[in-house]
Amino acid sequence: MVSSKETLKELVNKKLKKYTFVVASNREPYIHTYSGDKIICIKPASGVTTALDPVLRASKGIWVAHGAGDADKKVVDGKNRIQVPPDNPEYTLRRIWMNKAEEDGYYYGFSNETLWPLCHIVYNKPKFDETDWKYYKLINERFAKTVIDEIDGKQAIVFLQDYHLTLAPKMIKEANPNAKVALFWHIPWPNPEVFRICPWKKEIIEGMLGADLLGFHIGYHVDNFLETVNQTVEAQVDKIRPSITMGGHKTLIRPYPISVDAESISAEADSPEIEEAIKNLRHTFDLNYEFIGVGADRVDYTKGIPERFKAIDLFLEKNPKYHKKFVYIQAGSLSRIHITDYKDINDEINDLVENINWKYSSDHWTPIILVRRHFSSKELIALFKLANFCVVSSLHDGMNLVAKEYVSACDAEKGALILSQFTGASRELADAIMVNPYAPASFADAIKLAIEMPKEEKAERMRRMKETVRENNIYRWAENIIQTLLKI
Ligand code: GDG
Repeated sequence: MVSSKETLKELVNKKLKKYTFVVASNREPYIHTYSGDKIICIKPASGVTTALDPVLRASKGIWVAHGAGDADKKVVDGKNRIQVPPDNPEYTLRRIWMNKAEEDGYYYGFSNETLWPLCHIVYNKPKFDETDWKYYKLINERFAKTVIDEIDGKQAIVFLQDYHLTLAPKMIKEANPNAKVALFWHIPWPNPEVFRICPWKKEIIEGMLGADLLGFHIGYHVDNFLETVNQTVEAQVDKIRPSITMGGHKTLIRPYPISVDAESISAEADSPEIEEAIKNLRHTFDLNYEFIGVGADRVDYTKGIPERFKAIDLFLEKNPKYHKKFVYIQAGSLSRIHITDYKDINDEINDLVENINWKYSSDHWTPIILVRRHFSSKELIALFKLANFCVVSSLHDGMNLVAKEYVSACDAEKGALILSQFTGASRELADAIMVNPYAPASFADAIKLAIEMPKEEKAERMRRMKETVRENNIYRWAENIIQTLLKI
């Protein structure tokens, strides 16, 4: 049976009723912000929210997160709580606050200038800064204390998200030995040679091993983690039924490939509104060419954006017959722009696009359209539906949801996916046109293949990938994690 929002809710209703279900993540599922002098509530699109929102609604749970919206403080009660969704309250969002120095050290510093480059092997040196580490510990403590306060001694399941919260599992478990604690790691876990340079590796591993369950996207990250632990702390590592026992406490280590709500994306892609959005996009960006390629990424140095532009350059150089017949549109929403490496990658992308467009443009045709803004999810689906191929060329990526969103939204008769072999998604989407983003010549050939592949083969590959994503959807991800936790 294919998992769905309904089967997930059923599982929660049947099995989770006696537990207080608490989620903690850096990012909140609902943000309050000013629009003029009115306060509005935004629901940022994210796979994790799609999966966990129904769990929290059905279990009347609590979500603890950093209140980052400029109007967040205005709407909470005396305990920093607000009932969400605001128009139909079903669960509690508990916000925690940080001042600028704390956010700088914990979020921009240790999370995104230390752990992010440390875990993504893309040759950006991580920064190891004592002050960042101090703030990271402080904010982990704040998260843990808030979770402990919400549990209030009750039977609880605590589901922590990502690399921002490595120290919290141990703190929560020590205060509440009966709580079942899981942490899901959304990014890659690198090999031990890479991780061993971290001066605080022991504290991080010990913090994580406070959890009862650690989830990674793929088996490869699980293996890397087991080996890292083996080399870092005194613990019993079982590689057959992956688990680690340290100081008498056992942590299961498992792969859970995250995914998307494939059915709702493909239903939306077939709706009349999307036809309308396609018309608008064609008009706005002059997308009236025979072959259209698309990419949608946060502007991040792990996503291989310059590499794909270099491949497009080479493709155009080798295949002049596609000049004025081909256009590539890149949606690139800016992120973490306070960090120098992110400013640098943004400048590099600008320069590259300008040079390539200058080299080839003629009459009214420019081969690359770079749109540096956030698209609405409807626009994004429309872009996927109208494109002949999508490029995901990450240098290293935990999973990559864009690949799965594209597969769900595209027209099976028309679409092709060019996918980096260094994404977690490449394990499941074996029918994609695989590329090594570091190899421009074969990458350029992959673009040609995406355009020229016989229609039947293209459709067959896409249908198989659509089936894979439909079956292994975001609800299955959540169900599998909950099922394992219940067995502990
Ligand atoms: C981390 C891991 C893992 C992008 N631009 C727009 C937009 N997006 C959306 C995409 C997609 C999401 O952002 C990006 O998700 P990814 O998975 O591709 O990448 P990260 O943000 O790096 O996420 C990654 C993920 O966590 C989940 O575990 O897969 O490996 O790095 O959903 O569609 N959405 C809209 N407008 C945009 O302009 N609406």
